[in-house]
Amino acid sequence: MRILHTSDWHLGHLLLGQSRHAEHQQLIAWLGEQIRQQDIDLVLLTGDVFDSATPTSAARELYFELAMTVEAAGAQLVVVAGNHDAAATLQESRLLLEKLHTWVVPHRLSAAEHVRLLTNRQGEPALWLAAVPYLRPHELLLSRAGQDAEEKELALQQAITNCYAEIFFYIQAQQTTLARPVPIMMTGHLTVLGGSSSESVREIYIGKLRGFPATAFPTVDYVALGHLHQAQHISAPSPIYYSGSPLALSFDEAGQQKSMNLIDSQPDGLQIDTLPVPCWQALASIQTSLDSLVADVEARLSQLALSPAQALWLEIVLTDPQASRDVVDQVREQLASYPVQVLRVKRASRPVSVLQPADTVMLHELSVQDVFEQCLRQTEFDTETCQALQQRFALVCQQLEITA
Ligand SMILES: [Mn+2]
Repeated sequence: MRILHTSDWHLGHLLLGQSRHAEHQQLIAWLGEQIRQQDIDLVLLTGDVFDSATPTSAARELYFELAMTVEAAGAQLVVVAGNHDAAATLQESRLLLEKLHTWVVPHRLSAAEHVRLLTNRQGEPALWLAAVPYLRPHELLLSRAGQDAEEKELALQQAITNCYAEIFFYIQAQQTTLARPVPIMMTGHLTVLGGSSSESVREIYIGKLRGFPATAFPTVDYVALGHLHQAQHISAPSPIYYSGSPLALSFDEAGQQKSMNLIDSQPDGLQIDTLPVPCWQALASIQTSLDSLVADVEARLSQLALSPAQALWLEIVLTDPQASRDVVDQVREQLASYPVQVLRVKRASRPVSVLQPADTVMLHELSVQDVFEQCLRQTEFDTETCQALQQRFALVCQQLEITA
């Protein structure tokens, strides 16, 4: 049985106002071809299917196109919710997509409901799949008065551990009913300690719980994760993999070769390979000065050798100490005759100008604390004042019992 592990598609994503729709369409078509060419039985999308909790009609259309393409190519699709996905949005079409052999897990369920025994083409049991989505703190914990931040974090970590353990024990009990044991795969959408992040990944844990310990997962054959956008393997008793996102979602991901994981499930274990994903829209972040701008952009263009129809999306990071107010116009003018589109110009330390509204984040996706932090970042207060304000704000939140 062959499984393709991918995550963080972020359908509906805008990069500084630029639509990714055409890239997602190409990605879906490419996936259909891969399923046929590589004889893939199952496509596993481990969270952040959509970029927003309220996806546009165009983004939903892509989601349905994905389900139809996978079905037409002869594979099964499994989708679990990520922190960007609203449970209700995935829930509403869950039964309808089941008709296309798509299994959608929109939120936390009972242990048995997270588990399916998948069979190979001969109809024999081939893989236990535990499809676990992003576990929202409110699904796991009852907020208790008097708990400090650290106690809350520990309680959350313990609750996630228990949730995985419960599912694992359920599988183990079922495993004994089979003639011979089959490999176990679990999914998740969370930050595991030791992983590396990028600009477009939103922190999902509160306070000091920066990540879930890799050793807290039950010992299984493969843990398929989403959330971090860079493909990576985390060493632990269980093989833990982030497939990474198939598209670069921020300029700091521009240099990454995007990929998916191709897993062969054999009776004696799993074999893991990497499937590189083509790049349909080149991005580059170039740190330069106004004097060397043109030369640096020319150099990058010659390295990339784009087709004549393609324009490179650029972020220019200027090192000039004193950039004037019309610096964006200057950059644009200098690059007018090149096949590039300048999406952002910023100063090496902090942004000087933004051509488009910054990364679109909806207010309802942020916590009260996030909003306060972002407001604070836009002020020019010194560190001491910031700290004092943060402390008072935390106190107000505590008194009003607002949790992140
Ligand atoms: Mn994501």
